[in-house]
Amino acid sequence: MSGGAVAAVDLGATSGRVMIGRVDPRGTLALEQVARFPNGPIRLASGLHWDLTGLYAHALRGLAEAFRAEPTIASIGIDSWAVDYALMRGDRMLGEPFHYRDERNERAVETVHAKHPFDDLYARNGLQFLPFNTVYQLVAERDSGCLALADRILLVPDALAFQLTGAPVAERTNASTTGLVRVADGTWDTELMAALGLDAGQFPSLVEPGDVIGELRPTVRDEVGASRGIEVVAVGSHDTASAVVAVPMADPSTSAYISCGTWGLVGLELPAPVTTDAAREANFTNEGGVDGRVRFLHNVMGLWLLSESVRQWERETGQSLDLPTLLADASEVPADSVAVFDANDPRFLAPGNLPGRVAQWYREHGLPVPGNRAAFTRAIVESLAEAFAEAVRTAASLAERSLEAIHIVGGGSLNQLLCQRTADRSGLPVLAGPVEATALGNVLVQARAQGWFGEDASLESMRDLVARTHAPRRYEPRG
Ligand code: LRH
Repeated sequence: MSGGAVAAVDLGATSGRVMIGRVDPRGTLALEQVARFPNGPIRLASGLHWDLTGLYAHALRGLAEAFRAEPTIASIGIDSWAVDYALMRGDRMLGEPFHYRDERNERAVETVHAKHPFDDLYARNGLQFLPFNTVYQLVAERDSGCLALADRILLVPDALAFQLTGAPVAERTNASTTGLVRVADGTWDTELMAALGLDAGQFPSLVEPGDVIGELRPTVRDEVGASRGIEVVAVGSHDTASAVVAVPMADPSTSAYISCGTWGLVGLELPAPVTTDAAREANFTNEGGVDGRVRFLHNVMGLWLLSESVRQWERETGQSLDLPTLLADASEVPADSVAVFDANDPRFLAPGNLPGRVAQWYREHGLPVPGNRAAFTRAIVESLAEAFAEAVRTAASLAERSLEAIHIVGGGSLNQLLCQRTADRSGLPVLAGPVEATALGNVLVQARAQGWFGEDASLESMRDLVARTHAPRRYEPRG
């Protein structure tokens, strides 16, 4: 057989989706969205959390819809944002997972760095410093006494796969974002765990994208209406790993990518990690990609800056604002009439009054604060485009690459102003799309696991199908 259908559960920080993916390597790669549901932080007395139970309920309903619409679905794959985890005791989840934007990690960062300075950690795990890397969260959890109650730690997609199958695993691309996997050989760093008082026995065995996690539990099978035993297959369960699978780059050695959603993940796909002093100082990360490739990238704040600003303006005005109108107004504002701010400033990480914090940044730097919402929006787009261009330049220089194009995938690929200004500011053509790269990458890895691409299909052959079915839109750099 050379094709068929699979189901992808794709959870982003602001929404989740269940998709049917139909694949035939001869020329079909199509997504049908059967469910979309909101996601976001919930502030409980203990801090910012995710409603993972609610997300699971939505995923189940979506899967039931998927099996109704397409009874031949061969497997299910799950991806989500990285770093966050559920604490488990036996089959039981010990409370809803913390949201990575919760502010509890500051003390844990100090505790970890006192024992293992960042240089030392970087040499071991190759990860950029982000205050919410799982290693810091787990030390905070240890200090709160809650970690001792758990016998297992499951990253978010693995926690959902566990609910579906009862099989506990740690998918490797997502595990690579914990800070507890060795960059040298991709195995759990049990030595680091021991030094930090973490119990290696709490971490499940690592599995590769394409491996079978397990079959649906009988009760789940009934709930979703599957007529046969259906396997949950590990995909690049880190959403960014799945997105990179579906970047239609013909040659990864001359292309950069930006997976642009809530975050802008800007970087290169490399055959081997780069953990030089310069890479560490530039805070570039070496995350695990599908097929052992390395995602050498930097986290830029991303569309969060826009969505969080819109949320604040809506709170202030009591009216709902339309982002496309705001962007159309912003495109009328001359680019050189607004100053660029540092989109990477950590003060923009937490939820709350984002425009207020941007205004404060301008005042501290003696620069004029944009006078209205259109100018503010323009300033955000210009600052993101500049941060993207800068990260591409840095990646190319750190990895000694000469680049010919930047691919933008994800929600940001629909933002024409952002794509054009990234091309202008980088001096490189931008190839925009597909918007649903994450779900496509999820679907492609499952399709390959089903054997639909033949025995040893490469990432390149899967990307070729993406390029044939989702031709990117090209933006040439101007002036
Ligand atoms: C994007 C993402 C990113 C991580 C962040 C926590 O959704 O997975 O790659 O750094 O969320």
